[in-house]
Amino acid sequence: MKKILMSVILSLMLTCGIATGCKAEQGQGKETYDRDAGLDPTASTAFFDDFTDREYSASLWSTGNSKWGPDFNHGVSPDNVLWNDSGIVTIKSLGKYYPDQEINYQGGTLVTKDTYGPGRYETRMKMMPRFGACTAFWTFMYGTAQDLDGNLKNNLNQEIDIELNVGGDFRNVWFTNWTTEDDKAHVEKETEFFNADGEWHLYTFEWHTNPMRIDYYIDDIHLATLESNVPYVAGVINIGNWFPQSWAGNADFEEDYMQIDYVRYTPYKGQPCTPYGGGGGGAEFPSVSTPLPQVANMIVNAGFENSYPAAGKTDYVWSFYQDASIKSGAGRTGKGMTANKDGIGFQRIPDILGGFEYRATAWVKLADADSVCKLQAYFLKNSEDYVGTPAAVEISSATTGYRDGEFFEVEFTFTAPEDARRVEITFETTNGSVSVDDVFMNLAKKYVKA
Ligand SMILES: [Ca+2]
Repeated sequence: MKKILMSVILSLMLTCGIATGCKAEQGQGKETYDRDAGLDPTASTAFFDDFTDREYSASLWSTGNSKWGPDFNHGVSPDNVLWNDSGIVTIKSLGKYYPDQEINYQGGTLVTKDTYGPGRYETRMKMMPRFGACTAFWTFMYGTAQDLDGNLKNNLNQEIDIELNVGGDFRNVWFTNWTTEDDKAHVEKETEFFNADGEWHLYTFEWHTNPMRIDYYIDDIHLATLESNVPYVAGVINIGNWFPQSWAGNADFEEDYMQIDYVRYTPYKGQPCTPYGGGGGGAEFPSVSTPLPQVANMIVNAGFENSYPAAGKTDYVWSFYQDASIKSGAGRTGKGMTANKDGIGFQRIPDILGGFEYRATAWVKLADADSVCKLQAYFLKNSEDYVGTPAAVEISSATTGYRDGEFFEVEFTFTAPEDARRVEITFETTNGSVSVDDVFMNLAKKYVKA
């Protein structure tokens, strides 16, 4: 316990050492910084929404219905914002391989109906755990307003951003504050954990205008302070995910989710800002409770039914060596993959977490009692270099659940090496003929029933 505490303290000191303006927290016994000083939780603008009361949530939030960023993206849609009356908002993210290619590259947002000024902004959420879309928590104001000295300013673009899925690693996070489209302060930091680990994490920024300062925290660990280009005009609060040009990586997935447990805003006393008109736009907060989604499948085209001619050279996403291919009628339903002796079919899943246990399932049919399928997981640390030892399981007539000439479900769990960031799920027929359909993979812990 003491050791753990010490390492936390050490890492905090290290983090502070490289952060700008962190001297107050380094302390040395001379200065102390009270994060809670000036907070005004009884102010009329303060709110805490845990999403258990639909009417309350609907009074605060609309759902984004707009598009910005690259041409290929399909913006944010109210259709992707789901509410569950247990107090969870789920926001869908539809990746490059979402079967309906008219709405792929599409995310969703919650946007406040009102604008908010300096204060503590917090959300407890699970980020969207695939690259390609950015999970973000941010304020936004665009237009003309006075600065704090009463001078009229045009073309303002004021934002405070926490952005995830950046820098090709789920430990990376961007903190950025903007006053115009050109003027920003920005820093990239690293958490000690993968933000995409499927756990709830608390994302916080504390916006001060007197003096100008923004402190950024994750799980109450101070990661950065930025003191330039601090916004001074009230803005709407956004939380959601969307598909930027390429800085959030490639969206090599069909569908996944972020979830929001709560959002809290607490203003400060004595921190001025310029009021600005309300949020508006968008659609209503969801009117009915929707069941929480199933665990997303990290495998693309899991049932071999789809092709993606518009998405690039690999129409089916699966790759094949030797005598292996997708065949109509070869699946448990519809199409399936069939591989004869020495044939291999595989798919590379690009964004796994090193050190985590994964669970894969597949429906497999062995043509006869002599047929054998080797199911393997090969690990890579980047797009080229393999790491660690592949995990493997042999599927044969000795396998539990085996049925001669019929599909049966197999389960395969493996732990990715610490430095692994990609995995290839590989089906190899070492004897006879094997068909595969309905493959599934995700973090093993997501299957643990509460
Ligand atoms: Ca199928």
